[in-house]
Amino acid sequence: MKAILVECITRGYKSKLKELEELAKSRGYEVVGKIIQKRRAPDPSFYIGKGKVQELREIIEKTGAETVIFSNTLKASHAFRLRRELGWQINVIDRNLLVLEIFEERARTAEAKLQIELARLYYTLPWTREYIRFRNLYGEQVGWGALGEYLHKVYESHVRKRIAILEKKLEKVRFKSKMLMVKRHELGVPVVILTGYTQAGKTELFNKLTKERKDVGLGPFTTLATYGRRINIGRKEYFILVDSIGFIEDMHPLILDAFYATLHELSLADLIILVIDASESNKDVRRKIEASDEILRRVAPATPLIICLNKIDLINQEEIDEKTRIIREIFPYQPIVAISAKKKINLQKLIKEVKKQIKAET
Ligand SMILES: Nc1nc2c(ncn2[C@@H]2O[C@H](COP(=O)(O)OP(=O)(O)OP(=O)(O)O)[C@@H](O)[C@H]2O)c(=O)[nH]1
Ligand SMILES: [Mg+2]
Repeated sequence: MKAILVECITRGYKSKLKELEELAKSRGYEVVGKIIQKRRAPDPSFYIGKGKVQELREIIEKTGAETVIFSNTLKASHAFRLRRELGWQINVIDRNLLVLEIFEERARTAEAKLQIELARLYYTLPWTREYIRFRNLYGEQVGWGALGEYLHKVYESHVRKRIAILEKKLEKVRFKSKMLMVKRHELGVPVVILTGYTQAGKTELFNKLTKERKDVGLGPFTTLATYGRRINIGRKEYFILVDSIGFIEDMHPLILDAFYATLHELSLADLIILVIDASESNKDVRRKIEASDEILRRVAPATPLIICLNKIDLINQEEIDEKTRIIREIFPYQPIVAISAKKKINLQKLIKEVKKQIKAET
């Protein structure tokens, strides 16, 4: 699967090309070309300018790429016009659809699968609608005329029905997992959940604490299902540690809503451990901490929190202090523990803090 990445940088737009490349590779694409354009505003027809479309066509011809991935969020009409220009066999997608592809590939649980199908239907409904509308408009190949309009209505009502079915199923599945959490509560077993950005090291930490061997480091969204294991912390004391799906920056709201409904689990936990990658730049750490704070305020405003600064084996003491200071600005009262999951540094300290927080709760 050969792909070309395209990014249009308008004023105030932060480049996501590096992350896009990681996402594309993680999905199994071979990146054979990149096109970057700076413009004051997106081109209304193609998002990028006509000359760049020409350049894109040339790279496609030269490399035999069959997919074009935009880092910007495309409108259905952009994708349509681009495909009309580049050839219908060329698949034009954007970052949101790429993220969905990755989710689709990795989803294991019934809940994740349902959520993803739902998100894709929500997201692509306007794309398909536009696609059929435009093809009729231009009378290309299809040329269904009035029938096209009819087919589109049939398709749309089919999709709406499917959405309703999926929503019901999902509700049932969620109810089950909620009951599981409630049961644990009733049994008095504290639930501690790991959260944070994708690739922060949540699963590495989970593995080290539970002696599990779950996949780590396969690129963004290595973990897509939540799972829990028991950890003993005393003769009769234990808690359940839950590993969960990571955050990603700039998620499209439709995908966020559908998918991150799993974040609901966070609100049912007794304690949240927010894992931060300390090896990233101060700027990235700050931005991610701020975004995490926002997400947590929304989904689990009352749940106690421990901040876990991970991967300290990759930085020096001065940098650890600096990053701790940045975290302090945003989380003035929460405990911060600097650890290395990989090198098993300060894991006991973390457990001790968990114990303290759980005790305070019960
Ligand atoms: N050097 C170093 N690397 C680490 C540490 N913890 C995790 N890693 C590496 O960071 C990468 C990502 O770790 P994961 O545990 O998969 O991250 P995650 O947060 O579970 O990511 P998602 O499942 O995608 O949300 C892997 O290559 C890990 O080996 C650490 O303390 N030090
Ligand atoms: Mg993981």
